This record gives sequence, C-alpha cells and structure tokens, in this order.
Amino acid sequence: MLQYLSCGESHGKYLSAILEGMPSGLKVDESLIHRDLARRQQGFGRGGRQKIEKDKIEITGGVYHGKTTGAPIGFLLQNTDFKINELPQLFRPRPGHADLAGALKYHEGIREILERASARETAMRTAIGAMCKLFLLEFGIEVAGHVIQIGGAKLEEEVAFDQILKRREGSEVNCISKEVEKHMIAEIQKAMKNKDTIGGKYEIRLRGIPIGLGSHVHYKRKLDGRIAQALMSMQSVKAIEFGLGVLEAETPGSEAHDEIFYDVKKGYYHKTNRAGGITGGMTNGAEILVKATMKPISTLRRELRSVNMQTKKEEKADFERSDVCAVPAGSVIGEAIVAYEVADAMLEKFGGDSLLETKRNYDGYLKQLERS
Ligand code: EPS
Repeated sequence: MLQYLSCGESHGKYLSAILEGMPSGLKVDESLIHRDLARRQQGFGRGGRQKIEKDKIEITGGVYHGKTTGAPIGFLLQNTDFKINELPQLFRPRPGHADLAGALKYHEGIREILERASARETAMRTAIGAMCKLFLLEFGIEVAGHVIQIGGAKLEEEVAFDQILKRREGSEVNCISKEVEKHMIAEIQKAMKNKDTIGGKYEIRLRGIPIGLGSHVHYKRKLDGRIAQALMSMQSVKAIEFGLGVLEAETPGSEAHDEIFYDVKKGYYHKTNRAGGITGGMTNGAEILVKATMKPISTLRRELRSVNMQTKKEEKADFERSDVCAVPAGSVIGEAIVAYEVADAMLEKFGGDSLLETKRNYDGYLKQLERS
C-alpha cells in the first residue's frame, strides 16, 4: 500500500525521498519529524559528522495547509557536508563494509559504493517513519525504541511501555537504566581507546495494535517477515528476534506459547507475550516486540587487513571518519522502520483514500471483532 524511494549520497548535495500511498487528511506535525531526526543524530559514540549536520527536512509536495492530500509526499534534506566531488577515491576495501562486493559488482570505485551504502541514508527513513508514526497515532498506536545492549553491557530488567518513554529521556545511549547506561558508555570508551568499534542490540515496541494485521496466507504477507526484512536492511543489523527470540531454542513448548483467555469486556487476550505480538504472520493484539542486533561498525581506526584493489597486494583497509558506536541512533531508525511496516499493514487491511475512510473501516472492523 505504502511505497517510498529514497535517493542521495552521504556527501552529495541532498538526500531526498518520495512516499506514496498515505491517505489524505493526516495532520503533519513537522516538529515531531524533526524531533526524530535530531534523536537519530544523538548518542554517545557518534562520529564528527553529526556535529556538522543539523538534519532538517523540507516537505516538497503532498502536504497542503499542514495536511496530506493523498498525493506523493516529497522530502528534501540538504547535506551541509556536501563535498562528494572533492573526496578521494579509495582502493583498500573495509572488511565488513559494502566496499568490495559493491565495487566488483558495479565495476565502480569504492567511493561510489560507500557514498550510497552509508547509513546517512537512514535520515530519510527516519523522516518517512516519523510521518508513519503520525498516521499510527491517529489509531492510538504508539512506538518506543530503546537500547538493551552495547558490547557486554546488558539491560536485564523487564520494562513496561510507559517506562521506556519516561526513563530513556536524557540518556546518552537511549537506555532506560542509569546504571546500565554507565556500563554501556564504558564499553564505548573502551572501544574508542582501543581504536575499535562496538555493536549492540535495541528493542522496538508498539502498543495499541489491533488483532489481524498481516496474514498467514502467503509468505510475503506475514508481518513478522516484513518487519524482519525491513530491519535487516538497516546498515549493521545482523539478527532479528521477536518476543522470546533465540531463547525459544531452549524453552519447552509448555513455556514458549501464550495461552488464550476470554473476558466479556476485553474479548480474547493473552497474559504473556512470548510471541512478540505476532503469531502466524498476524498481530495477536499484544504489543509488537522486536529486537535487532547490530554488528560493530566496519570502519576501524585500528585498520583490518585488506587488499589494494589496484596492486592486489595486502594492505591495511582504508579509514574514513566514522562512528565508534551507532546503536543508540539505530534504535531511533528501528522505530521508524517498524512504524513504516505497521502503517503499511494498517493500510493494507483498512484501505482508504482519506484518513476519514481508513478510520471508518477500522472502527467497523473493531465492531466486527466485538461480535466475534
Ligand atoms: C552517518 C553519516 C556518515 C557516517 C555514518 C553515519 O557520515 P561521514 O561518513 O561523513 O562521517 O558518520 O555512516 C557510516 C558509519 C558508514 O559506514 O557510512 C549518518 O548520518 O548517520
């Protein structure tokens, strides 16, 4: 239902995107889009680029007097660090980066590859996702992301949705625990000192989700599969888990599933959320709970061994300015990515050229569920 295309290089003049399929009548609060763009730029361990940029988007179409019209929505972001034409070509691909496969496949230099492979493009995904969050809010659906691991520093406690929004406030690593945050920062500092980089894990939660988004009927319509693909497409992400995730391997069936209960007021419900809110490719009414693991960034000050693509001789990989840890930023991008996928699933289920129509269809479905 929704589709978007983004374009632009990390050090090109602009990043831009067009989002298609958003119904008319959605109030666009640009301050919320800019809040998420600013959140994406923050986080202990980010590199020098974020001090140069003040990511601000301009909406170039599809919004009239502060509301969507149903037409494609254009986003434009000007890079302050526009210098692509002055940057040198690179010849020593970084292990773990798109450099080598990209240069060989496209028969281009490493510069051409890294400029587009860069996570800079996620500024556009964040803006589009923020627009989707505004859409979801119209249906009472909220999104919250937080960092649960950086290196060996892990958040072990279970946390309620409201606690994420309240307790992550002011954290330099988007973590809800002051104590764990200290350990996370220490892990990043250790990596900095060792001229290394460090990865981690973030969790994205969505609440207020109706039963039945996505479908069991075809592999491409399964919502967990769609969310996993989209999250996996984010730079550095290497693993996705829903609910119990990898713990399912060691949990017996009697403790791995969410038993079903019924209440006249609530209808059918679960007391646990081991599935992460999606069963059989469909939402089950519980919070969507998904985790993404990020590998350490592949641009290291302590360069790894590589091969010079001109001479074919072993040399150290190239180093360009980079982040030491991008997991806090990743958690903001993850929110945007999941918001987009769930907004898409909402529009697939409820349709509508205008928000009014989508809401009418949504309300009708809720009434149908009440009778079921
Ligand atoms: C990023 C911008 C980039 C990197 C980082 C993310 O800017 P620059 O290359 O000018 O420092 O800081 O991208 C990478 C880690 C990468 O491998 O490309 C951003 O805005 O998110």
